[in-house]
Amino acid sequence: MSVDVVISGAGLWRPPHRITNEELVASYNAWVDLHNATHADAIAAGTHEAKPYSSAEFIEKASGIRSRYAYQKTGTLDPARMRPSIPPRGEDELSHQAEMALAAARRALEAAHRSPADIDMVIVSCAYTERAYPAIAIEVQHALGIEGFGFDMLVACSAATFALQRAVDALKAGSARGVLVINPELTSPQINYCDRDSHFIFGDVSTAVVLERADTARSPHQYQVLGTRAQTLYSNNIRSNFGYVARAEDTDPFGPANLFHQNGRKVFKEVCPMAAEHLEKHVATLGIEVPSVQRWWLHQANRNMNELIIRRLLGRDASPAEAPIVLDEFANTASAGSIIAFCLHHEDLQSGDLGVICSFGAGYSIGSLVVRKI
Ligand code: CO8
Repeated sequence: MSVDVVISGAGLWRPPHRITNEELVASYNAWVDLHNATHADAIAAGTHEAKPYSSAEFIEKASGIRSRYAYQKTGTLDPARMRPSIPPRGEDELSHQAEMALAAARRALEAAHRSPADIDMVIVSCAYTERAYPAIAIEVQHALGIEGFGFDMLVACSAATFALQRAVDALKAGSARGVLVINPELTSPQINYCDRDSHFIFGDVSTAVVLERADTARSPHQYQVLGTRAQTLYSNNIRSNFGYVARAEDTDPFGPANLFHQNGRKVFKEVCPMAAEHLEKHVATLGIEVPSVQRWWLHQANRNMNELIIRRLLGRDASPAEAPIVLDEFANTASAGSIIAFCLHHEDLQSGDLGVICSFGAGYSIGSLVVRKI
C-alpha cells in the first residue's frame, strides 16, 4: 500500500547579526585601499593589477541582494581581517552548527505540533559541515533526545531538497516514521571577502522541516508530497576545494582557490534553462500543468535568475505571491533559500493548492518537490 507523506512543519532561525550591502562594500573598499597602497610600486610598474572598488548599487542590480545575516559580525568588516571571528568551542560544548540546527529544528517541531519523541531520523544537510565526525545530525539527535539515527549530507545548494527526497523515500519505505531535515547554513567562514565577484553573495541562516506519514500528521498546515525529482550534471563552474587532503598536498587550505569561487555569468546562463526544463518535466510526470501551480518556492541565488526561470515556465512574469523572493533580506543562503521562502510564504495557501520547492546550484545539482496543501 502506498504511503502518503506530508511536510507538517517548517522552522526558520535568523542569526543575530545583519550586514547591509553598504557596510560590506565600505569594508571591502577600505581593504582595496590597503591592498593597493601595499602594492603601489608594483602597480605603478605594471606588474600587479590594482583592485577595483565594489559597489552596493551593482550588487543589488546584479543579484537582488540588499543584506545578509551573519552568525558572527566581528572580524568580517575589519579590513585587516576580512573573515568572521568565531570563538572556538571545546569538545564538550555544543558545536556552532548544532546550535543553529537546534534553533530551527525546535521551531519546525512546534509548527508540526510534534515533539522529539515523534522523530526517529535526523538529516543535517547543507553546503558545509564544520567537522567530519561525529555527524552534526547525531549531535542534534542527542541534544533533542531522539531515539533513532542521524546523518549529515552535503549537496551544496541542493542539500535541502535532496535531503527532503531522502526523507520522503524513508517514510514511504517505512524505515522512519518522523523525519527532521535541518539546514544550518554557516556559509560565512567559506566566503572570500576579498573577492569582489563573490564577497556579497552569501548569508548565514538555519532552516528545518518535519516530514511524517499523512495518517499521523496533526498540524494546521500540511503539504502532501506528490513527487520528488533530483538531477545532477558535473560542472567546474562553482567550486570550493577546501578539504582534508590540503594538509598532504602542502597547499594553503584557506587560499583563494580553496574558498568559494565561481564563474557566475556561466552559471547563470547554463543553470536557468536546466532548472526551467527540470521543473516543466517534473510537474508533467505528475500530470500537472505548469499554470495550475499556485506557488514556486525557488532557490534564492539571484533575483534575475528566478525571474528568467519563471518567465520560461509561465510565459509571463510571476507576482511576488506566486514566486516569493527572500534574497533581498537573506542573500544566497546555499540550500536554505527555497526553504526560507516556504517558511515565510505557505500558510496563506488553500486546501488543494499546488506548490513546488526547487533548488539549483553547485554540482550542478537541481532538486524539486511538488506538494499539495491538504
Ligand atoms: N561591484 C562592482 N562591479 C562588479 C562587482 C562588484 N562587487 N562584481 C563584478 N563587477 C563587475 C565585473 O567586473 C563586470 O565588469 P565588466 O563588465 O567591466 O567586465 C561587471 O560587473 C559584470 O560582472 P558579471 O558579468 O560577473 O556580473 P553578473 O551580472 O553576471 O552578476 C552574479 C554576477 C551576481 C554573481 C551573477 O552572475 C549570478 O548570480 N550568477 C548565478 C550564480 C549562482 O547561482 N551561483 C550559485 C552559487 S551557490 C551554490 O551553488 C553553492 C554554494 C554553497 C555555499 C557557498 C558558501 C560560501
